[in-house]
Amino acid sequence: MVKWTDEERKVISSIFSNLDYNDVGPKALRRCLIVYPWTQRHFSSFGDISTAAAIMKNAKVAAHGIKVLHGLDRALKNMDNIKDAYTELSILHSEKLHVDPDNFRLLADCLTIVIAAKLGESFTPATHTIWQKFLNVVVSALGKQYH
Ligand code: HEG
Repeated sequence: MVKWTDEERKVISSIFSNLDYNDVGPKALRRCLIVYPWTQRHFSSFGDISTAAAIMKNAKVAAHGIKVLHGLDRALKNMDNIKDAYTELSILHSEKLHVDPDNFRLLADCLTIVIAAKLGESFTPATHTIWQKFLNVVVSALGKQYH
């Protein structure tokens, strides 16, 4: 089981309490779809995502970005058992959606970039280290039911 220090818990809670889901979620998913275009294959039902400009103004992409970001709430609420908290989502992404688990890391990195851009200098290397640990645990949990 992953151990968290009080400082790590404090930093992660503070990032979430200041997180504007409606802004950060869409930005992170758009960036993922643009920078790593192979991830677009899962979103063919979302309408026009054929260009970066189309992705930027696609309402379904924006809505899904918010949904995905809220998908991290379950990690925040289950810090001491993140692995089990993602069993269902891991099965969904593996067996139904067939998302390559490498892509979880790519989206996680996009999320970090968006958060870093928003937090600016307060996203110090120390904060980044803790945030990265948190996302690594989530990414690993999401990949757990792949076999
Ligand atoms: Mg996934 C659905 C969370 C990465 C493609 N994703 C969902 C849902 C959540 C979620 C909460 C809704 C599940 C439901 O309706 O029950 N996704 C989530 C997280 C992460 C992630 C937390 C990683 C940090 N997803 C991810 C990646 C892809 C992807 C990298 C594809 C490249 N997700 C995907 C698709 C759906 C979901 C195609 C279904 C969308 C739909 O049809 O509405």
